[in-house]
Order: sequence, then structure tokens, then C-alpha cells
Amino acid sequence: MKYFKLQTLCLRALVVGLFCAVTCSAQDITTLEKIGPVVSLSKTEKSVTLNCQDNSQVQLTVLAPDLIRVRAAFTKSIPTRDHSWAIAKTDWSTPRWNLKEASDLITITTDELEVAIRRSPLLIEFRDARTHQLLNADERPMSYDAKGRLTSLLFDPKAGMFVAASKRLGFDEHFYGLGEKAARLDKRRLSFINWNSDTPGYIEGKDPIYQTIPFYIGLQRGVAYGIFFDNSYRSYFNFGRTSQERAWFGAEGGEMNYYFFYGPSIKKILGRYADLTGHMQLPPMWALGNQQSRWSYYPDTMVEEVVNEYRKRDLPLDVMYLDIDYMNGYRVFTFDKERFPAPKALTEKLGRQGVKIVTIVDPGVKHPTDKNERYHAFDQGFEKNFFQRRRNGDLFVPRVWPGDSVFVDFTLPEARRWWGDLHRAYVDNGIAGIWNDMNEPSDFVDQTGKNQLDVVSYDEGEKTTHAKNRNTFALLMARATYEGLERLQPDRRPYVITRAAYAGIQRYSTMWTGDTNSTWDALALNIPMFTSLGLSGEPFVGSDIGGFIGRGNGELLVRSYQVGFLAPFCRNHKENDGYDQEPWRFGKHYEDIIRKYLKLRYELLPYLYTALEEAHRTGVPPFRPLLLNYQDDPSTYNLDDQFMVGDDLLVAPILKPDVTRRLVYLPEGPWYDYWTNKKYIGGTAISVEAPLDVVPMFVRGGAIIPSGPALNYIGEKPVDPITFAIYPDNNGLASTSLYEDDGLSPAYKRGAFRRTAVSARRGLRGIVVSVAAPQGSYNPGPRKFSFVMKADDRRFKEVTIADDGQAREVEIREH
Ligand code: MIG
Repeated sequence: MKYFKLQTLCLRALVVGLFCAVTCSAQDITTLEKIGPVVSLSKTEKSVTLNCQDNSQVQLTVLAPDLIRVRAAFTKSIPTRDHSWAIAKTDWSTPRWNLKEASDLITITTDELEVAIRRSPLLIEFRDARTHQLLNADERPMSYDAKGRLTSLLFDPKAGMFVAASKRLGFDEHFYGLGEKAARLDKRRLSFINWNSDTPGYIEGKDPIYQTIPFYIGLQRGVAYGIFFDNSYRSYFNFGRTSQERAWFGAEGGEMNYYFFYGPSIKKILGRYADLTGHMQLPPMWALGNQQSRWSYYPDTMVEEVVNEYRKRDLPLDVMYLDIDYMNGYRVFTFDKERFPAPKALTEKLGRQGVKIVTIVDPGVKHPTDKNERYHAFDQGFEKNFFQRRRNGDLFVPRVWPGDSVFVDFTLPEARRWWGDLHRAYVDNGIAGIWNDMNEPSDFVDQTGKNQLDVVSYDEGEKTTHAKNRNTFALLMARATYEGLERLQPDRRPYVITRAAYAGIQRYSTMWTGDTNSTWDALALNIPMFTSLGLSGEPFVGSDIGGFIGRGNGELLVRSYQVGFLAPFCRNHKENDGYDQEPWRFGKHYEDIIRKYLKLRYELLPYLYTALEEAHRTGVPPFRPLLLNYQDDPSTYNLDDQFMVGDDLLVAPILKPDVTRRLVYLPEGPWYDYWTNKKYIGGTAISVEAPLDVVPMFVRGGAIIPSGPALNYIGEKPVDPITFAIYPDNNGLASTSLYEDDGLSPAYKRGAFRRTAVSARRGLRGIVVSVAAPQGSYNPGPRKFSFVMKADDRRFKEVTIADDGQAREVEIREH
């Protein structure tokens, strides 16, 4: 396979890079220069600036009662320039706070946080303002590497020096988040590097991989804080890996610049993080539909054949992907004339069958092989000087799929606009969404980034180099794409999916976890990866169902669907020379089970979409580790072979071959087996049967699960009736709130949604269900509501009423 030959060419470079990465993370930050003691301070309306003996400055800014920013400049003043591509909100209205100065201590207090700053040595401590409980404390003063000791081969001396902050490691402290890491849920005792990298076939422990989200959550005795180290340079996070004493983070350049979030709940931290770095906007609802891909479906008739197969076999499908071979010689914004002679006719034809097309768009713009070759994307970008150049002015020419290529300098606002507008070529042909790949950016010449170190980006006039801009490249490309689609189709919600990212990516794009293996280990890794991404501000996640590399089999594919059928992104995808992997490829036995799960996904769409809207509004992701819902339960702190969707569904998939039974941990409270309605009392692990056609799934007592009819695709028919399945808690109570909107347009942002609260309680003769008057201006049209009582011991009648948009009460009686 050509692709891997290209990759092995760079193996030596990779090995060198990895070696250096390892030595760096093992390096000792205790050798670094420490910031000097505080000699004076000044205060403004929002912040306190500390002047240090060594001419360093530290600035603490109060953004919210639970959010404080810490910025430090070593042996110099805080620069006036203050810019980050990650930050969405800067206009915080300053909350109530005060400053106390004592001879040894400076204290900043908000309603929620108390920041105690020791003057000499300069040590910062964060405490709960009410209980004074310690949350997080500097283990040593913030430090910097004046002598260049902590550098890797990728270090650009012109870009700055290593900066670090070190925190005391709690004996029982757990670490979560940090974006996309091929690692388990609790990151305690692990260390990581952030340097966006194309890493096909990664396995647990491989680091770094595609994305950089330098945000983590610390949890100790049920109390959580968050730290977002907003620094896009190659960064390091060490959660007690090399020392019992400290959890530290640092970067090979840029500023010591971090945001401290206080919970105590993780959900609250995620909300604040979303306020700071941007809320995910709702994608079109069809993005929650089933998606099918492979590298690559061509020509157009093959795409149609796959769709026909789906329809013939009664398997739901919403989206087909065109991978790189749809293009004319890998030229982005073009279609191959032979393979796809009439893209518009194709999207229209598939559109009539309810299927959308998403095309891949890589960053590499083909560089012409001779002077007479005309290609609009290259010609325009070259003429406008939008392509990246080296410090000496030479065009930077990486080698990717088109061969010699160029990359756009996406830090240029005009270049982003131009790139976004180029998507007219897709939109005009009815293409529904854009898939950004290879945006680490990957370069077959050298995957480490070493060859790009002298590439300069405009960066708001700062003209900074690769060391700073690599990790934000994908963020800015996704931004250009998203904003372009928004301009081209203002009445549609853009749909973008990306491989690489930096913090803030949720404003522009959904994501998938790249080139996984078709193995059981890779399948098991899905769960901690999805939940960690959710704890890092990326709610819309998923991975290639069945795995991308290597030969799968029916059993693995089925178990893979049993994880992915409830992930926001549900797409089967396969590498170019891999054995076919569509749901029917291993025979009817497996296909039938896959159909069951795909149909169940579509039935549960009212529930899934409600959970997605919650993520948009609150930052709390749909796909959750149990600890997010049960933060006070230590049994959940490293539980990563089961997950929850929203507040109410608990799923415990089988992650090994030939296994049909497993332990499932159920937190405190009553739980119902989704399949049998059998009631369990939680707070313990139970052993359950899980033959191949069953994924153990439980509903929280107290929940009401809304569902609709099975669909072949979203919008096929009205979601009617909506069935509310009632699972009472020990007091006979249950409730939910259903969210709906038009699923396509941005009108929901202006109130065009409908939220319907439904609750149930014990009545004299049965169960009383109340439906509150709905909120919001969206009108779904006439339809029915059905109420079903779930109990394993008694039989209740199902009740159906017309949903007339009024508050209602109905009673469900026993048979
Ligand atoms: O160098 O476009 O992760 O999903 O099929 C490989 C071809 C490039 C990597 C993506 C994968 C995609 C493949 N791409």
C-alpha cells in the first residue's frame, strides 16, 4: 500500500522524534529557573499584577467567581499583545471580588474562590472561598528555562523558551480530559505531549496523536477543578508520572498562561470551559444519522450501489462519504471527470433516497508540476500570496496526496475567507458537509514537523513560526470551512468533521478519532477516548466503526456497533486496501444484529438529540464517563469499560472476543434492564448475560426516555408518535425534558425550538403523567404522545393522546 510506504520513508525521523519526546517528558523541571519573589503589586478593576524581584510579572485576572486567569512573563513585563485562537469570550463582566494584602500573603477572593499568593517564594494556592478547602497548590514557583536545557529536537530557539508550572500532586487526585489521547480515562501517573501528529494504527500509549486540547480536570475527594493551559506550542503534561510530588505542565515557548476553573462539579467546569472557548453549535440533525464511508467509493455508480444495498436490506442510512479519490488528481475543490462526471445529479438522486454526501477536503493544495498546469486553487492562492512560506521567503512545499503541495496560511483572515468561499464548488453540487483530514498538518516528507520549523505564519502580524502554529492549524482550517459554509448557506447549519484540532474546535467542527485498528484493543480504547474528549469540550465524537486498519470480522463489527450506535458520530469507515466492512459483509447473522442497533439508534433520536442540545447549551457531552453523572462515587473514577449517554442510559458493551457475560457497575439507585425491564438496586456490580445480539444497557430509575418510530433516514416521516417510556424511582417519580427543533436551520438560536417537560408520579389508581405546556416557538405539527410504564412485575396499559401543545395530565392504569 502506497500510503504506508510513504509513511515508512519517514520512520527514521519519527523514531528520532519519539526518542526526543521521551527524554523531554522524563526531563526534570526542577532544574529550571524559578520566578522571583513578589516585590510590589498593582490592581485594576479586573486584575492584580505582581511585580517580581527578577523583573518578571504575574497577572491574575478575575473573569468569573469560578474562573481566574493566570499569566506570567519571565524576567520581563506582561506583553500588551494578548491573543488566542482558542478563546471565544473576552468580555466577561467582572464579578464581585476583593484583594487583601498581608506581609507574606496576597489574597484574592471571589464568591467561590480564594487565591492565596505567597510572596516569597511566589506560590499560588486555590481554595474554596466558603470552606477554605485546598483545591490546587503550586508545588514550586512557576519556572522558565533560560539556558535551553528542556528542549526537544523540535524546539525553535527563536520561538522562546520552555515555561512550566508545577502543582502538588494529591495522594488521591485523579486527572481527566486532555483531549484526544490514546490512553485510559484517569490520566493519573501518565504523561503526555501535545504536538498534532498523523499516527495511523495508534495503540494505547502512543503519544502524541492528532489533537491538542491542553485542558484537564483534577478531581480529589469528589471536588473538581480545571486547568486550561492556553499555549499552542509543543506542550507537556505530567500527572505524577516521574515524581510523587508534582503534576506539572509546560511548553516549549509562548507564555505561562492558564485558566483555573472551580467546580466543585465537573459539569459546571465544562459549562465555563464552553463559555470561554465556545459552545458547540448544533449540527444538522442528520449528522446523528447513520453514516457510511470507505477509502474510497468510486465511481458514482458504486456510491449508488452502496446506498441501494442499504435500502434493499432495510438498514438506515443518512450519509455517504467521498474519500480522496473523488478528486481530479487529489486536487481539492475538483471532481474527477470520469469517476464523478455529474456530482449534482448524484447528490440529487441520492437526496431523493434520503442520503447526503460529505466530501473530504485536505489542506494540501497541489503544486503544479509544470508552469503551464492551471489549477484555480493553486493559481488564486499563489497570486494572493496565501500559501505558507519559509523564513527565507521560499514557498513551503510539503508532499501529501497530490504530490508536491502547498498549505494555506489560515492565520490570514482573507485567506480563511477565500478558502471558505472555494467550498462553493461543493455546495453548488449539493454536497452536505465537509470532512477535514491530514490537518495536523501531515507531511509525507517529514511527519515530525522538524522540516516545517522555519515556516512562518502571519499570526495577526506577529509572523510566528511552526512551533507556535502547528497545533492550531486544523482549528483555523476548520474555522475557514465552517464560516465559509455559513456564508454560502446562511439558512443551514454547517457540518464539518475534523481529525486534528486545538482547544475551541467545538465552535467549528465535530471530530473522529482517526486511523484506528480493527482490533479488540482499539475497540476498548473507544470508550475512554470518547469520554475524555467529552470532558475536554468536544461533545460530537466517534470513531470508525469496525476499525480502520486491518481485517475485521463479524463479531468485532457487531460489538463495535454496540459501542458506536450511541456515539454522536456513527460512521463505518475502512482503509483503501482493507477488507470490506459494510454491515452485510460478514453474513446475515451479523447484519441482522447490526440492523437491530441501527434501528434502535433512530428510535432513540429524540433522546439523543435532546442530549446533544444539552451539550450545545451547557457543555456537558452526550457520551459520558459514569463519573460525570456520579462524581461522588469513587467506584466510577477509573471506570472506562462502560459509559452513559445523557443522564439516563448506561451501556456496558462487550469488548473482547468470545465473551458473552460481563460485570456491570450500577451506581446507587434503582436501574432497569433496557431489554427485560428487570429492576436492579445499584451501588454494586452485577454480572449479566450478553450474547452477541445483546449489549447490556440499563435505564436510570427516575428517567423517562422519549423515542420515536424507526426511520430509514432522518426526516423520512414525522416522528409520530413520540413514546415516553417511564422508569420510576423508589418514590414512583420520573421526569424528562424533550428538546426539538427543525433540525436543519440556525433558527433554534432565536428561540425556534420546543422543550416539553414530562413527569410522572404515583396516582390513586395508577401513574399520573403530566405534560407541561411546551416552551419555545417551534411547532412540530400535529402528532401523538404515548406513555408506557416500564416495570417488570406489573402490566400497565399504554396511553396515547394528541399533543395539542397544552399542559395535560393523563393516568396510566394497570391491566
Ligand atoms: O493518509 O483519505 O484518517 O480516514 O480514509 C491517509 C484517506 C489519509 C486518513 C484518514 C482516513 C482516510 C485516509 N486519510
